[in-house]
Amino acid sequence: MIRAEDFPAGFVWGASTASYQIEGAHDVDGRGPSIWDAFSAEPGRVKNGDTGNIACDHYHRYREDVALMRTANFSAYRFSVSWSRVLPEGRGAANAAGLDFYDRLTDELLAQGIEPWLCLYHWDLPLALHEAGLGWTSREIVPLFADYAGLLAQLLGDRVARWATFNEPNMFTMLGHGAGVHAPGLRGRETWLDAVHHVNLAHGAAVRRLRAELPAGSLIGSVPNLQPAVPATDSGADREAAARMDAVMNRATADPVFLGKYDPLTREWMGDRIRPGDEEAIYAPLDWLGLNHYSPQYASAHPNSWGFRMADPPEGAETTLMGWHVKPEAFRDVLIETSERYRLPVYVTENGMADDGEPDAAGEVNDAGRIHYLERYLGAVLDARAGGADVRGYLVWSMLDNFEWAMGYGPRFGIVHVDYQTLRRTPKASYHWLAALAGGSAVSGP
Ligand code: IFM
Repeated sequence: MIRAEDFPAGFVWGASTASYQIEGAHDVDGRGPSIWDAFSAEPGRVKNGDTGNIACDHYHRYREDVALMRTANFSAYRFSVSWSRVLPEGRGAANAAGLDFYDRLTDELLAQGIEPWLCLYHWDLPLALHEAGLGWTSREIVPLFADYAGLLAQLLGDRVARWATFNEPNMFTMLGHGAGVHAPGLRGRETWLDAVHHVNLAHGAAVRRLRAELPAGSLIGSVPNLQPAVPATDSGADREAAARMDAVMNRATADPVFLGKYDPLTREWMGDRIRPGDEEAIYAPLDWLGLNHYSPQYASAHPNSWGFRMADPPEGAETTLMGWHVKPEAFRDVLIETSERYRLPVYVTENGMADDGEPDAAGEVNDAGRIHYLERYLGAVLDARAGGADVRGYLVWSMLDNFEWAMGYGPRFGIVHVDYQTLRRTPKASYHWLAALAGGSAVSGP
């Protein structure tokens, strides 16, 4: 049984979301398109042809959603800003109506006693930048991202105290610029490495701009997704494959940002992309680290340009709807390692599981599987703390069922069910379970 009193006073409870996954209102109030609007409009890119056009319509229903956060006893909410809603061209003239949305959302959160945690980038690059050749494969994006950060700091710096630059830079560079299965659909090793280095540089430039614009005491961090790379077998070749996977999937975007140095393997792959002074430009001391984690990943040797490929979890392993291995011990280990390696306060900014549960005849969503998952993963947080990890909060992914990128609306990650026809919100059993925990009552499992 997980008990509220096992967590220290001040432990932060909350939820995370992302702009394109929940906002909808894709063509409202002057928002410009993002690469995800274009990608999801291309036949065959997203399951069932789903798009984020309406999503959860959070843009119009944010007050109802914030009220649900309050009754969940959450003290923090991490959201991301849609860059093309506030800068429809990605640069140049700002869109006052788009800025106003984040202004209202921030005020509503504060009015309900919830800290706004703002993430600058959760994957929805303005399409205009991509079309102008100024996406992540271009080094010219670096000052544009810093300007975007500065704009938001000027607008919200008086009320938003906690900022993150990127959500899962490792994932969107790989999925969108290497594997080609996410927007903007680029495939290849060179575009992947280009994107990684430019995202790292953009992080450093944005942190400096935020520091210059924000009041003293503002807390700036970044949000990697760290998944232990595990060899599929005990062979030397698979162990080597896992080391390579770890370098490109975990270290390439985290080490330069949190330590100021690329690891040797990534440095070799980057070659002359790394110009003199780049590592110094990437590194800017941070105040916190947001850790997203779902499962370990498995690697086996393969004669491609990386020397590895993704392998399935071990035979018989418990997996979620996404095929991800449920292994809380891996979460404990990664929390301890992250805390030790990067020496920053760690907040879990995403963790959770997908199911496809619908309301029953009584209108209730009894997601016992999710509660069981959360119970074990929160147990891992406690184990990590006991093992010395400085973990200070847990924000579940996700507040609402939402647009799960290339998988569309199939997998449901929310603690609140969303009926995509009526947009009605139904708090699930896991919502009530987490609310009891966040509110300080002891809760037992399902
Ligand atoms: O939905 C995503 C989120 O956008 C980034 N982290 C993983 C989640 C589940 O796949």
